[in-house]
Amino acid sequence: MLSNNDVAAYHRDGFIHVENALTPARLAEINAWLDGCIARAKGVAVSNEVYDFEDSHTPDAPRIRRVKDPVARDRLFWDVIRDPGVIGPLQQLLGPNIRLFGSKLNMKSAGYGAPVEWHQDWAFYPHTNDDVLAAGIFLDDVDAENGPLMVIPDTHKGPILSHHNDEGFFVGGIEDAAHRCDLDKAVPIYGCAGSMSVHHVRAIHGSSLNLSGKPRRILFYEISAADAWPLWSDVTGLKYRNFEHFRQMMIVGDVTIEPRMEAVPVRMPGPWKDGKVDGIFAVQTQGKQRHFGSYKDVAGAM
Ligand SMILES: O=C(O)CCC(=O)C(=O)O
Repeated sequence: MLSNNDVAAYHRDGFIHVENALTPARLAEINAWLDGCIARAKGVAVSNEVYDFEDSHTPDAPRIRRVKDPVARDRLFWDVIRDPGVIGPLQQLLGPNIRLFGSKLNMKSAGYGAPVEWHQDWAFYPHTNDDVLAAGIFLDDVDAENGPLMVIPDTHKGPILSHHNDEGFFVGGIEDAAHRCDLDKAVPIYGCAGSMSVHHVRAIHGSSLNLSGKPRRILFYEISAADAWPLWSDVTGLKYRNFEHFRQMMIVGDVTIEPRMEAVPVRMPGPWKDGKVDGIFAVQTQGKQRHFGSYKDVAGAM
């Protein structure tokens, strides 16, 4: 469980790191599932509802940058988020009633794993209040080398910056982040496999290209207090199909039909260029932010 200091740090800084969220046995189960998922990518030509492939992907030598929505693929991922070591600390931050918004497994593979440019998750999925966060379960040890998640402290209390380009299209990243954010203050979150990062939905964060020889796979759950209702999201296809489905997404506690409305700043995530919604990696390439470079640049320079 979290100490009072941990809870205070989350509210003060907008992020924390939690040791030993998962048992080694649970970690092994996830890794075994992931091995099968990677094997099934062989022969798949282009990104689909399961895989988001790197630009350098080929069907013979698959390069996966994200496994989409693992919760929809296997019951295991419901069990993981409901593990006491995972959901217990999250209830200390969000209260007893928690709903799942989305899940994703970012692979950041050794040698080429894609960067994620500076952004706020809130820009993708604003809610009626901001008791919303992303919990990232580390499947590998994470250190300075393999592209740790980096968060700029205290930004969860600040404005929602534009994630749109000059033409008014949503590009999923903060254009000109180097001028608009205090990037020197960014704090990398390191930890062992089985530990967990937690960042507030409004906190500015990003991570670099992984040129190291070690993978950095993180299983993210995007979750909210039950009384935070989504206002809009294209990126997950506004995934609640109907009220029953919305109810089924409760991880723990009770659903409510009384959203808590708070005076939170909101900018809607759209329009998308050509109406095309391919997730964060693809949409960020439509922006001009290249803070972390790209594999193509590096490979081209080699
Ligand atoms: O995988 C990472 O380092 C960043 C994840 C993230 O911010 C996202 O997928 O929205």
